[in-house]
Amino acid sequence: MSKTILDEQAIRRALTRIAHEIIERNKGTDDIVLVGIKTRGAYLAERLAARIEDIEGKRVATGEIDITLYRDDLSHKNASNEPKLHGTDIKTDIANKKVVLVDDVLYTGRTVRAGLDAIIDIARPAQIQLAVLIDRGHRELPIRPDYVGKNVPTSKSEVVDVKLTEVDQEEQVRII
Ligand code: 3GP
Ligand code: 5GP
Ligand code: MG
Repeated sequence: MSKTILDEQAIRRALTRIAHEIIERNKGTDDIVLVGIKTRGAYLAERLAARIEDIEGKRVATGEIDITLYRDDLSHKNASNEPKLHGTDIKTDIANKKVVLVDDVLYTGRTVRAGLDAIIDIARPAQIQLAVLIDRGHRELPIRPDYVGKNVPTSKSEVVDVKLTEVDQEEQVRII
């Protein structure tokens, strides 16, 4: 069973609103760097950069980090289930910048925590903010988003299916 929660138009409007909110909260675009969490968060960061450029006429820097859920071999006694950093690609100097982390779905918060670690390992930004397309609840860490496309209350057994044209050749968010 599945239900569409955002269609193409709703995704576009949510990203446009978040772009405006980022500009408003930061009183412009100076010193902003958008860092997307791969895979879909990185595409969302690029879209937000394009939206911000449309609005302000200025390009903000973007980067990406690769964090995936680390699953040890199941037979291993010390199997870890924590997200693991695979790499970062941030070409801009983020020291003293305002970094906006961008992801598609926020759930337990453990991926974002790993992302915060990765960023702080590189340099000391002035501030780190968080933007997500969907907040599905069930946080296990004290992490909250600054910008949210849509809050979607879910049960733990549900899955939020995010399809973006850059990856999936279709554009919608469904709850399954
Ligand atoms: P993303 O990299 O674009 O975010 O984690 C790999 C992919 O699996 C993610 O794509 C995400 O869309 C999807 N996914 C669906 N449910 C989950 C989940 O509960 N945890 C994680 N880590 N990924 C999920
Ligand atoms: P967290 O670490 O907050 O539990 O999960 C965040 C990451 O896991 C996001 O990058 C997201 O890709 C993925 N994720 C967690 N739950 C879901 C979900 O229901 N749907 C999708 N698409 N991704 C999810
Ligand atoms: Mg993601």
